[in-house]
Amino acid sequence: MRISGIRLRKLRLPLREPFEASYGVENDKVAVIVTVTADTGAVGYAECVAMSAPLYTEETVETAWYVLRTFLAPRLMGVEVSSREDLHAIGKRFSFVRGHQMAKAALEMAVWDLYAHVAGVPLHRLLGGTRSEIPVGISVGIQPDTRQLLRKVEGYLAQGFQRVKIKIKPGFDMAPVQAVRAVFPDVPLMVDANSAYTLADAEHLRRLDAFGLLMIEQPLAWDDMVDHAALQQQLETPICLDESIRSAADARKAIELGACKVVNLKLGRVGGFAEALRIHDLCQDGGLDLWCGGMLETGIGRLHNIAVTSLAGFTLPGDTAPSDRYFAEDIISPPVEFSRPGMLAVEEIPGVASRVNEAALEKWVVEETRL
Ligand code: OSB
Ligand code: MG
Repeated sequence: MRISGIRLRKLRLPLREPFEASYGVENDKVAVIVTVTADTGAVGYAECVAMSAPLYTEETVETAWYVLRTFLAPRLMGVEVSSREDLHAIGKRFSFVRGHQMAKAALEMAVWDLYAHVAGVPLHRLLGGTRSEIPVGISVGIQPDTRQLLRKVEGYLAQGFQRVKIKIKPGFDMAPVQAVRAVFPDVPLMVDANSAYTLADAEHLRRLDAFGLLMIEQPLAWDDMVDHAALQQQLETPICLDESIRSAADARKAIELGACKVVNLKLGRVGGFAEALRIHDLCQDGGLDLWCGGMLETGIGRLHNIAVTSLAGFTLPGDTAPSDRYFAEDIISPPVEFSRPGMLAVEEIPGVASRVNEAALEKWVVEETRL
């Protein structure tokens, strides 16, 4: 088949509640939904996970839109995709653009989704996944106070979430962790700082070692590995890198440096499925724990996260929660739901097209362009 059409739709969906991290607060989810159409008429979907503001990494919805429209999508038009080799080579067509992984990932993943659909093979099988169900953790945003945090955590644990991640920042770190640990001594617990500290805080961060955390995610700068390696030397708690890993080359360097013991993989942050598979293999070979992060995705991004999480190297619960964690109504139906408390089923659907609720999606479209 040949790629004959590309459509970008920008959506703005209300979040059920604001999500706060050390970088700021989000009230709405803005997403770019990419569809690629083959000359056969088949359609593939993917979601670009860039956020509205450059607070997590430097990409934004607007930079992704511009780069997709101007540089990436034109390179994909007319391209023949008839084998798995063609599929694995899609990302190479975008390597002339420096950076902009989230923009690249959205197009690459839409082609994988299309290929799965046409081949009649579930995406997770195409990727080499082996699990039929995956465990789910929860990422709890920064709360106004510790009492409200405890209430939230209690509610999520009652729903069955298997691991709790607390967002921390200077001034909201030791006290909330201590409070959660005191009430829930055995819960798998971790923290995510989204780059809110520096190496000068090493002494302070060492106090976290007392709480038996699974890991501390991205304590230091978003583009650093060297200081993380120095910090890991001083901490018992394993460091997990999120922002700092944008490619398999980054993962290899982080492993060599000893900058982390755990990797949070986000498909968008690493440029798509093919690069994600390389990082998966590196972590597996290097004995690092690996899990799939989240970007407050709509159901389209969630289904893709679930597909990749079915691979054997994903050793810890991820952040991909049921749709109703963030949305009153998702743009896929049925929405992502627990198969049993704390677990999501890896469903045998070839591509997400059959699950997309176009009427629900169209309700939130604020801008559209076609090639
Ligand atoms: O750092 O993992 C992060 C959300 C947006 C940007 C960055 C992060 C997050 C989350 C939430 O932690 C994950 C989710 O529930 O989708
Ligand atoms: Mg993170």
